[in-house]
Amino acid sequence: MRKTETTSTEIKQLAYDTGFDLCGVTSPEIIPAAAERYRQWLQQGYHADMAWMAASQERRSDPSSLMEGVRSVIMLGLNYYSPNAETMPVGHGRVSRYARGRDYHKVIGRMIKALLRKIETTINRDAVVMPDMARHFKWWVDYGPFLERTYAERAGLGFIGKNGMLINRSFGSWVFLAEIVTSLPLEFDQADPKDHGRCGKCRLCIDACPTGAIVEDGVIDARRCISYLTIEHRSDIPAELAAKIGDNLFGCDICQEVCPLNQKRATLTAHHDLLPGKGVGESLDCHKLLNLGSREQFLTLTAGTALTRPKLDGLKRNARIVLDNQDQAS
Ligand code: B12
Repeated sequence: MRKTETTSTEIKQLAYDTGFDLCGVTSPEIIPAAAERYRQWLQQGYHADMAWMAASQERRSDPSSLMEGVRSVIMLGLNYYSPNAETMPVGHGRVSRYARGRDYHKVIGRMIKALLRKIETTINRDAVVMPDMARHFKWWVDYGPFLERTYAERAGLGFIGKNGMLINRSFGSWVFLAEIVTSLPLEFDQADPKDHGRCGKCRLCIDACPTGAIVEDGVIDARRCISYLTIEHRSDIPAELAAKIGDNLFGCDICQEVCPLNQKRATLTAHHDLLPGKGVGESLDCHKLLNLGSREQFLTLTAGTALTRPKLDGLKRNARIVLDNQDQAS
């Protein structure tokens, strides 16, 4: 393979042609300050019961460790925003936006495979030796041992806000992230996060979080985060926190909804599979969830969406909490 001035530009164009909303290229070098923040985050126990976040510390801090001969990181972003209806039916619990349509891991995974086929065609056109794609490209969406927001910021996709989210100048923080590491020596983007805005003195997200999960600027204590409690946590939720979960049945968007940058920048997603109508929708009937008797019934409702993650027991636990909270409020 050879290095060309235009390869990065070409790859970005191919990413946009495939439907990605954002693409930037950066170096796989360790970012010492980010690795240190991540180490401290683990040391404080902010990862809660997500043992995999601790187990992958070394690999997650160093993208070069993920494949032999990594020379570049291609960061990708996809806008998933859809608005809320004005009201939610009584007895329903809210599903956070990222999970309303088809499972984004699958949607983006398919897109990355399509992008890699296009890249392969382009390289074959230029290369003297045809590359073995599997040896030169590896990719992940969310589940890889990768500090996605950190490298997305360095690749020019946005800036990291006080709510910890990667905020983009066109779409706000309503973007999924994914990455391809490659042995291709690409040109890196020279990014300045400030081009995407700044939080300044604003601390609306910190003040709005019902459970006080944003413990410092950009630092989330997962043990208190409603997203963690309703999706990743496997046992009972302490009563003090359950009472603050409100209507949130699966995940939470509060720290993103109150962000003034997000309110201005939110743009309806162009990706139909991510729309609520393609998955479980904006909210679910908690009584119906509590009446689901079997795994088959649960899968009829949730298969192909992110809601399989907490399993039937987890969703039922959340449904009981939402109904209790609605009873208390009425
Ligand atoms: C574990 C995890 C969680 C956990 C822990 C959250 C957390 N903050 O770490 C839980 C379950 C709580 C969670 C919740 C959510 N998540 Co999540 N999660 C992840 C995952 C798998 C790893 C994150 C991680 O590495 N955490 C460790 C900490 C130390 O890293 P970090 O938060 O990224 O912080 C880094 C930087 O922010 C920076 N930093 C830290 N402090 C500061 C301070 C300043 C001032 C600056 C400049 C930088 C900075 O340094 C850190 C280390 O590099 C990523 C996917 C991935 N592979 O990266 C998705 C990911 C971060 N999640 C995502 C989403 C969508 C969510 C939710 C919105 C889902 C929802 N609606 O319920 C919430 C948002 C909660 C929040 N405000 O962060 C998206 C975020 C997209 C974006 N635009 O930012 C990701 C990238 C998944 C994806 N592929 O799209 N998540």
